Amino acid sequence: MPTTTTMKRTVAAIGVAALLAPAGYIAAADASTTATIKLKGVQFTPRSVTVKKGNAVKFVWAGGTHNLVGPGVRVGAKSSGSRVVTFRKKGTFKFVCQLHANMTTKVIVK
Ligand SMILES: [Cu+2]
Repeated sequence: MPTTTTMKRTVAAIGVAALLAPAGYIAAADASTTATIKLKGVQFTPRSVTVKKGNAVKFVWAGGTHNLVGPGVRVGAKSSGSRVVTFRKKGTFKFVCQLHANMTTKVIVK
C-alpha cells in the first residue's frame, strides 16, 4: 500500500466579512438624492435606477415589513422609515430584501 501524504488545507476564509465589505458607498445624507426606491408589498419599486457617481438613493419603507441588504448596507427588518445611501463608485449594485424571495433592485451608478 503506497503512502500518500495529502495536504488538504481548505482555505475557507471567504466569508461574511468579504461580503459585507463596503463597495465604495456609505450611508449618508451629504449628497443629492436623485432617486427613490420604495419597499412595498413584495417588491422594490422601481426594480432599477440609474444615478451619477456621488449621488444618493433614498430607500423608503412604504408598505409591509422588509430588510435591506446590499454591499456595505444592512438594515434590519422594519416597516417604516427610510435610508439614504450615497454611491461613490461607478458600477451596478444589487440590493435585496431577505424576507421576500426575488425581492431585488439594483442601482446603476455611472
Ligand atoms: Cu421584503
